[in-house]
Amino acid sequence: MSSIALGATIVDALIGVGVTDVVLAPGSRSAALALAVDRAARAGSLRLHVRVDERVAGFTALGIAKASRRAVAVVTTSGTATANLGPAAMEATAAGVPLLLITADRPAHLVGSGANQTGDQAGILGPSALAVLRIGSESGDDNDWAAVVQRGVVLAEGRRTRRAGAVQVNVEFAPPLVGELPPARPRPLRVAGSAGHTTVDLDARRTVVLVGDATPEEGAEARALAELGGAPLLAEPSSNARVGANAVPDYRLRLGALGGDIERVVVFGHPSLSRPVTALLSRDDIELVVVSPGATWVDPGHRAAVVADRVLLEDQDPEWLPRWFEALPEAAPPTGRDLVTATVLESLGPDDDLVLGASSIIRAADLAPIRERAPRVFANRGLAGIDGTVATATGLALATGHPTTVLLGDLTAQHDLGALVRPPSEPWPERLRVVVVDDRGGSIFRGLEQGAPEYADSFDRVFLTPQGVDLVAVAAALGWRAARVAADALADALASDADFIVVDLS
Ligand SMILES: Cc1ncc(C[n+]2csc(CCOP(=O)(O)OP(=O)(O)O)c2C)c(N)n1
Ligand SMILES: [Mg+2]
Repeated sequence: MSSIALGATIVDALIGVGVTDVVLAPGSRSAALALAVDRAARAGSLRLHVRVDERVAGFTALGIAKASRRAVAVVTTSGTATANLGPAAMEATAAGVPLLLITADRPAHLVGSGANQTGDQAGILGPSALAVLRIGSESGDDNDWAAVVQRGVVLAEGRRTRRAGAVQVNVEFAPPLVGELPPARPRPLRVAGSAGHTTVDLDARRTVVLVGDATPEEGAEARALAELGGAPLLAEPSSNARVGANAVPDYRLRLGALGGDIERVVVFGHPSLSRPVTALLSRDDIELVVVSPGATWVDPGHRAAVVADRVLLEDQDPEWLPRWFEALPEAAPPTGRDLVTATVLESLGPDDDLVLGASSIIRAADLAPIRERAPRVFANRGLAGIDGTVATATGLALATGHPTTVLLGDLTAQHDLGALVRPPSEPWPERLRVVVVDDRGGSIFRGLEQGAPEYADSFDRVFLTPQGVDLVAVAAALGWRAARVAADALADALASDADFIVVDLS
């Protein structure tokens, strides 16, 4: 996409989220922004103020924002111009005045090359910026750019954090820097402030409630919304909403056939498990409503139209929900990892906690049958690492006192061997049990692009990486009651006193 499109989109995004005033200091790198903001001012969509000195521009914006309590945008070119925003940014963040500092920049690969007016300017405001966001004409599209700018405005205004201040949006413009402006486009984003715990009412258009990784409280809220409104509940394993009559166990497999009929998605938590869901969150033709209890919100496809603390959903067409439960062609009984997951889930009830490792195991759990007596489920889905899973579970179990089961892959277990050491004379969870799915390496990669036959020569060494660690021997040496079993013997092992079970899937 082009620099002129980027400039036009930034201005559309500012208007769409409620910005009324822009202060511009002239320059070349920021030319597309200057042209777009001038057009918007002529159309009466914005008020434009032009100042030569960026320090003066910053403080002028500060004055407007002090009076209006709405974010005022300041646009500068690259280089020392950006550092001149420092004093106004310091004052804005100290005094809680919302400023969006839009600093034009060169493409990142020119930093350090000696290219004219090119320094390392993203983050130049240091602690005076509440956040530093980055976009560029060579990466992403107009939806991505608009979403980043609008997130910047919401952060600067402290609309959800109640902490207003300066936010920098550093924008890399690649040549050509000017061109014909694309038509202005409305980009409304409604972000409810969290302070008043605002509730947003949603009409009856065909809705699914999608729940990613979430706390038990959020999961319960999502479940209640789906059940009260009669909407399908598409719930990931650590959503704590994979329960009840509206939860669709195999939703991931049904999105292909039914996805086209979805008109709205209400998202809770942090979905991260499957490509069909990522595709759904990136669609232009659905209304995306994000429910978030926190300061920020999840919107990986950059399509959110509404962000709210709570929503109420009008009754859905009664024929919508049953369509998600129509019989699929007879599925074979579960084997391998699916059997392990189903067996572990069946052995647990509402008094238990389950910690799921990353990789294929949590995806298997995403297709497991829905059970009315479900455990609380936790997973490190913030960044989906395979590190620290057992240690996380020990911390969780120490804090809750609940019987806790960890279900994880062999590499994930091996990554966290240190957590199997029980420090002498330290408190240790009374009922902690580890179940390792041993399929000899990172099987998830078999189903990804690198699993294709053309990479077969490199696959085992640089992706699968089987470690050949005898996990039962290691755990036993560290004092665990360890056993190795086949998948069909897991139910018995779970009923025994073993607290470290390796399920052999080789
Ligand atoms: C800390 C960290 N390093 C690397 C990765 C990349 N990674 C994702 S899955 C995976 C393999 C996991 O293997 P295993 O635990 O055996 O699970 P499986 O894929 O066999 O189900 C790796 C290395 C990651 N997510 N986190
Ligand atoms: Mg494995």
